[in-house]
Amino acid sequence: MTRRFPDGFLWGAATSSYQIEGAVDADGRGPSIWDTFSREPGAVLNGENGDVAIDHYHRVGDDVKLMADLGLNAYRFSVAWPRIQPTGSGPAVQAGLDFYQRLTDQLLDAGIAPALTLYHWDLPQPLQDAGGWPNRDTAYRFADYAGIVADALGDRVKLWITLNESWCAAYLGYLSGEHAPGIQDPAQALASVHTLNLAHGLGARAIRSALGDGAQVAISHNIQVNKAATDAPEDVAVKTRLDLVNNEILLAPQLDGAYPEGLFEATERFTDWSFVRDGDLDVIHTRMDALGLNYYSTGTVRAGEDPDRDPFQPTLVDGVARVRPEGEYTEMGWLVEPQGLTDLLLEMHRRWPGLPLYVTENGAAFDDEVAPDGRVHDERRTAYLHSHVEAVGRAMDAGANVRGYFAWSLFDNFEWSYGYGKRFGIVHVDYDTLTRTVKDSGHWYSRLAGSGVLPGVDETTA
Ligand code: GBH
Repeated sequence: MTRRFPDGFLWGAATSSYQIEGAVDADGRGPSIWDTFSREPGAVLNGENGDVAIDHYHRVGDDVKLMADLGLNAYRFSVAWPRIQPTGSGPAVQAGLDFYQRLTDQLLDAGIAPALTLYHWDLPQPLQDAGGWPNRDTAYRFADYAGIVADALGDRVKLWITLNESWCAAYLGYLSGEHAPGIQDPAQALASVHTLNLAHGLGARAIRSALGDGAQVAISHNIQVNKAATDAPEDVAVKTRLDLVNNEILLAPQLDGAYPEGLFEATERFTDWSFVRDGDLDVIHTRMDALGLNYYSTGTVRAGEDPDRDPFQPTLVDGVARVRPEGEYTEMGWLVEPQGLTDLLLEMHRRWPGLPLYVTENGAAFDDEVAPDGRVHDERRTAYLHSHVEAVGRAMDAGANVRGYFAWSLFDNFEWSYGYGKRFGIVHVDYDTLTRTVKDSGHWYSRLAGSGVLPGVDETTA
């Protein structure tokens, strides 16, 4: 059966500033928490950092040309806050805005719709020095920054994403410590969630007041998709508890205007939630025009103790054991489970019928090399993308209002605490020469983007 997607469906690829730009000292950029964190011994594999990354800052013209050659009609990128406000507050640096104005002009000239993420984890270091995301003031700083960027780019950008994966910003940054700023403190993590929720609401209002209804305001979440290992009540209860602290803590206030029932009790041993003030929920519940979903995998959980769990990894929920079902796993150790994406999209559709949905990230890390024939034969990635795009199609068949899909990532890039060791790109990057080579999966995706028809997995010729 031929699977055809609607006209106007966005076929894009995604990146983020710290992962690709490099040029960390250029044109007045200030330090971010990732510049600091990546220098801490043991924080990033092999001590790598984003100082050069893939040098996108200096190669932006060629990179946009490559996207145009691939026939993408959308590109999701993030703005580096420290390029716009080096200390996280105060006047904007014009050179920083110029860079993103040039980028978006070039995209529009090439017929590529920009999808702009305001925050993909590169918090200005001075804001962390003042307390970071646990500090409520950071939300107000974010709103000022959002307003500046909206004023500068609002004539060019229609799709605005306030935050990328606040789950990661809060829980990897302040709970597990795997990400910058590397803190392990449940109380700070939960306070961060609230500040991030508030930042989203204030940021959404700042964008709306600058741009009116012409702007589409969204957020990108990495909803944790978990299945209970069995129907036993204790296994189901574990899944429900995880959903509460991972997903509902973000979705319910943002889309329904209240923190979910049971959340305060579930977390009261860590915090009393006194940081929630009158009026906050109204702000957090600001109208959203679309929801972005980043999907990689589905977990399976049961009640019990996890023998593999690192005892030093803080967690909000005790008594959770992770099950690793048979199946295909990527280089990240994540199970390939496309049905989880269908289920996620349909669940969002069931709860907020008609809400426009975007898959703002989806992809897989595999070990790729340039073959002697000069190509990168990443057939496992092509198969991954194929099965997940098909999963999106199934959700649309069942009524989900999906408007676009963004492959993660356009390029191999700095994969956070894994450094350059994990390759997610549909375009290969040689880290010695920084040469870009479109992988077979990129050629395959180009066919899809050009036709709106899902190609077979073997249709990878240029
Ligand atoms: C995204 O985060 C980021 O937005 C992006 O910057 C990053 O490069 C990309 O993904 C690839 O990592 O252990 O099986 O339970 C992904 C966040 C959170 C997704 C943890 C997988 C656990 C899967 N990830 N999640 S599992």
